[in-house]
Amino acid sequence: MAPGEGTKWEPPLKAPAIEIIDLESEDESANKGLNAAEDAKDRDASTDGSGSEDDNEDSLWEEVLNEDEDQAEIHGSDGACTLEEAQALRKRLRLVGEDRFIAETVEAGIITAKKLCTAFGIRPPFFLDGQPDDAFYPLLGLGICRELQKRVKLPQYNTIDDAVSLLNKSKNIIVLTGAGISTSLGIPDFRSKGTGLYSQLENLGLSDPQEVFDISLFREDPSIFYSVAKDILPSSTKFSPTHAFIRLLQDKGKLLTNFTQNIDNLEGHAGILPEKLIQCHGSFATATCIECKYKVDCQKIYYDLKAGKVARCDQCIRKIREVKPGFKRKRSSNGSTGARKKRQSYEDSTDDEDEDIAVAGVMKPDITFFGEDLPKRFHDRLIDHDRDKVDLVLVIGTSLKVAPVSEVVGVLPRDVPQMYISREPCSHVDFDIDMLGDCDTIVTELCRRVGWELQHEMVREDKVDVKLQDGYDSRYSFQIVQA
Ligand code: CNA
Repeated sequence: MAPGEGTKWEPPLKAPAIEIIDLESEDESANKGLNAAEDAKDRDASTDGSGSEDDNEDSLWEEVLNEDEDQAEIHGSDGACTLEEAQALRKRLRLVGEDRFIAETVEAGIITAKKLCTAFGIRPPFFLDGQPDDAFYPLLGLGICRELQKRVKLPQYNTIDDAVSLLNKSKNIIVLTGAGISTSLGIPDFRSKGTGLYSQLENLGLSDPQEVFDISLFREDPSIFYSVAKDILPSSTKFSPTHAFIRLLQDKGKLLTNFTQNIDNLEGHAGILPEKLIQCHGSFATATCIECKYKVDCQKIYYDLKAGKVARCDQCIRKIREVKPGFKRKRSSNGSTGARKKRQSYEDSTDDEDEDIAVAGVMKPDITFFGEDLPKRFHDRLIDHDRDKVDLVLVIGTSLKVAPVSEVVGVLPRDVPQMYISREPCSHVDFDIDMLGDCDTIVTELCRRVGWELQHEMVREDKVDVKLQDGYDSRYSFQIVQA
């Protein structure tokens, strides 16, 4: 479902991001420590992956960099750059390059490295409290590196009128969607605070909610996944107004591809054509036995899924019954260590009467877990088909935190306009136009302004207030005005 580590991302996709960085320093001693990102890259290339102390240090920095940070909070905190300062500093970096930027700022004593980190959205980590300023250099180096890798916002697209005109004139739109387009149907997303699955799992005491979708843990104890799957599995074929909007783009001949991270399979119900749909993380449409690879329609295991009960493979059960009575029960074929409470109780709940079922393979819905590869079609379609055709990118209802899908926006030609529709801003990507609020409301309002009729039972004639957010030229909030 949510790959990251272990997923294969073909080299051509990575290349553009790496090529644009020139961390070579003419004066090595002056920039000591600031080229940490390049050092890290060199080490990556030369190590065998066995994990040296240096690697650990790098991953510590990367962890600081990858923390979910509320940008508004960072810029409002003591000793940090204000949002305006941060924007000006980032602009200057791009204009003059890394070396001159460092010379003009930290080396000229204009600003500390610690404060400069905040311009790149990095909150100084607690373990550097009280350390001399040069202790912040490696972190600043990585922040600068990350900034230089980013696609730069196109200055000519800023207003809602620009968004409307782009929708009007574009003919090959990539729509990249996430869990946010299904929340209006009662299907929780992952990361929304309070309502998302991760909040719910934290409340259940699971230390890392991503474990639910970890393939090795699934093999050890599928009951953890099954206890959660029922919440994501749609109980009807209803789709949202945002799904209907994507269908409308298709009907108007404007949809190049809908890359969806969703596994609820609702795009199909909305009528998105299979050839225009890439389900990046698979879907609940089918399930496969993890032992014998027997594949079934997920309807077959629907009731188990909905009941939170681990579904077993019919083919395995049939085979086990055929070889009886010589068959011996396998107590624990999954290499379980018994370290987890939940796993223990799952195994112990195996009843002797159900021994056939207990040892039959587990059915895994064909969704991509952390640690599994994405479907080959994802890469092929993006690189070999879409990259040269796309004329607009529309990202809707995703936090863009799951790689490699999160990297899609970075590998497309940088002069192709990109727009973002979601409740929360996405601070690690510079979209040309950000439209924040409920996605059903936003797409409905956009259709109204373009002059398209969006037909859907949930679409209402609400008046929508669209406001430019303070401090931004192209970030808008959309809110229904109460009658
Ligand atoms: P996420 O990280 O939970 O992000 C969802 C984003 O959508 C957040 O930024 C929310 O603020 C935003 N959002 C939520 N509701 C709305 C709304 N009504 N209008 C506008 N924005 C909204 O989920 P991602 O999709 O980014 O992460 C990818 C994961 C989530 C994939 O692996 C999926 O398989 C997985 N997932 C899918 C489903 C589904 O299929 N419906 C449900 C839950 C999780």
